Amino acid sequence: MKNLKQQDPKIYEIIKREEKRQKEGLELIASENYVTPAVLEAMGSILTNKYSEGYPGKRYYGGNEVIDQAENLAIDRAKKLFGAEHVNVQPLSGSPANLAVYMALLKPGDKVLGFSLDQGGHLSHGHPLNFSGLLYTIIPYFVDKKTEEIDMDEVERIALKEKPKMILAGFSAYSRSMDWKRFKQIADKIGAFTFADIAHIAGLIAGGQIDSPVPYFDVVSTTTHKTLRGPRGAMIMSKAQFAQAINRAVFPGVQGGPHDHINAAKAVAFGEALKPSFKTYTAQIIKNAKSLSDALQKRGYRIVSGGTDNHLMLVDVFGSKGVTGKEAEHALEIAQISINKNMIPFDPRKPMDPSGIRVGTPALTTRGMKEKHMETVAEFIDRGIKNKDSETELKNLRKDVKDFAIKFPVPGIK
Ligand code: DSN
Repeated sequence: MKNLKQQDPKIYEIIKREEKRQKEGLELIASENYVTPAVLEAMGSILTNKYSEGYPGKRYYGGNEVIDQAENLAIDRAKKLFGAEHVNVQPLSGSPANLAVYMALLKPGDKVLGFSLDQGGHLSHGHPLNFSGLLYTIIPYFVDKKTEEIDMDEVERIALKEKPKMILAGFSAYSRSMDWKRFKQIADKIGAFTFADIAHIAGLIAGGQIDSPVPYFDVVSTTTHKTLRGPRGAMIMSKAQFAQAINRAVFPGVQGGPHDHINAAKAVAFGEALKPSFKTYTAQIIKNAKSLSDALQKRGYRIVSGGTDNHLMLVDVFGSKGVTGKEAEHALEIAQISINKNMIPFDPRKPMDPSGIRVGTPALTTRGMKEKHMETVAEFIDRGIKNKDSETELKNLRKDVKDFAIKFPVPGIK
C-alpha cells in the first residue's frame, strides 16, 4: 500500500489500525469472515474502472469483452457449486438482492410468509421500516415456545389460512436446520412461490455440510461474504423459468452498473469453494460451533434451542447470568472480542438491549482454530461477562485475548 501511504496517510493509518484490530481480537460475529489474499487482489483490481450495465453479451456500453469473461466465470462456478439452473451475480448486497426477488415475483401489497425478525429472521424479510414491510403484506411465522425451533405444522397452518403469494425461508439468527422440502410441500398446497435466503449458511451448503434449498426452491438468494468467504456482495439463484424476471429485476429494476471487480472476486471465491479444502473448512466451522456451544453450556450459559446445527448460536446471557446483551457486547468489546447483542425468541427485553448475544465461528475457523481452542474462547467470553464492571479485569482479559489471537494468522494481514 505504498501509494496509499504516501498520498493519503490518514486513510492508510485507519486501515493499519483496523488490520491490528482484526489480528489482535477475536471475531465472533456470525456473519463475518476473512477473505483470502486472492479475493482481496481481485477486489482491489482495475476492473473497478469499467461500466457494464446489462449482462454478458448484451451490455449498454462498449469495451466489455473482458468483463464478460469474468462475469461468466462467476456464473458458471456458482452454478456448479450449488447446482443452480440460473445465477445472477450482480446484486450489490443481500438486501438489494432480496428486493430484486420480491420485485421479480410479486406486486406491491402481495402477502409474504416470513420468519419473524425478533425470532431470527432478517430486516428484508418484513421489518416494518424496511422495503419488505413497507411494500408487502408480511405474515410472520415463529418458533415453538418450548423447543425454540421453527414449528413446521404451525407454518403450514398459517400458510393454509393466509394463502401468501410467496413463502420465504431464511434467517440471520437461527441455529437449527431448515426443512426445505416441507416448506416446498406447503407452498405447493397453496400455489405459492418459494424463496430461500441462505446468506448465513451458503458456505456450509456449498461445502456439502447441510441441506440445500436449491433443488426445491424457485429462488434462492445469498450474500457472498459470510460463510461463503467471498467479497462483500450477493447473488440470486433460480429455476430457469424465473431467469428473465430475476435478471430484469436486478437490472434495470433495482441497480445500475454492476461492480465488476467484486464480481471477479466472487468468481475467485467460488473457485476456492469448489476445492476439497473448503469441505474441510466448513465441516470445521460446525465442529467449532458445537464445541463452543458445549463449552458455554458447561459454564452455565443457556443456548437457545439447546445447541446448534450450523455456524452460530444464540446465548441467553440475561436468563443465564442476569447480564443484558448490550452489557455483554460492551464488556467483550473492551476485551477485543466481537459479538453482537441479539433478541432471543419471546424476548421480554427490547431490541437495543435484548437478553441475548449471537456468536459464530466462521472467522475463527478461517484463522485455523479447532475444537480445543473453543474452550479457551468460551473461557474468555465468560471472563468478560463476569467482569463486565471492572475496567481493569477487562483490560487484563484484552491482553490475554491478544496473546492467544496473534498465534492464528489472519489471511491477507502480515
Ligand atoms: N447483517 C447481517 C447479519 O449480521 O446477520 C445480516 O444482513
